[in-house]
Amino acid sequence: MSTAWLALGGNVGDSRAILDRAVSLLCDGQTIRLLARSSDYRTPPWGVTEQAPFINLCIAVATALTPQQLLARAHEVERALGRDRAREQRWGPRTADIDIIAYDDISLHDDDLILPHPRLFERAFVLVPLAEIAPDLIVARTRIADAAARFAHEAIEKLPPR
Ligand code: PH2
Ligand code: MG
Ligand code: MG
Repeated sequence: MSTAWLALGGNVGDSRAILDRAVSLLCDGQTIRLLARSSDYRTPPWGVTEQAPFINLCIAVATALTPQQLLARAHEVERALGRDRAREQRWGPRTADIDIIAYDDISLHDDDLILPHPRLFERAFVLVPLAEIAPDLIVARTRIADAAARFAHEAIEKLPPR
């Protein structure tokens, strides 16, 4: 079994309900088991700033899938929730995005998957939820809680449970 940390986000539709559904579709309890889930956060749009705020959260999972198999499952769940990658803008609005942030301490450079996630340390919307469930996780020799603390000034809002 390996441990993987994933980030989920969306800003089209009822994002909190959609991301809830994404977590339950992904974590079937068989090949992917949920270990921890952060709160939901409302976050300012990053990359393309002229769009609605996102809901973001992070999860930790135990899995026997390889990183590539886990990515394929994540894409299946995105599709099941109505995402059409062919019709969207980079960093633009989306129903559900599921990114693998880290997988054990594997470094990987495939065309479609880089681990750890190459933009992790630029993204408060990933670091802040991740620090809630894995403050002492070390990625690229950096403790996640320390990386998240650099973004303490950002307008990221932790939401109460639904
Ligand atoms: N995802 C993007 C682009 N911008 N901004 C926030 N706040 N949260 C996201 O999940 C996000 C984003 C494309 O994947
Ligand atoms: Mg993605
Ligand atoms: Mg993404």
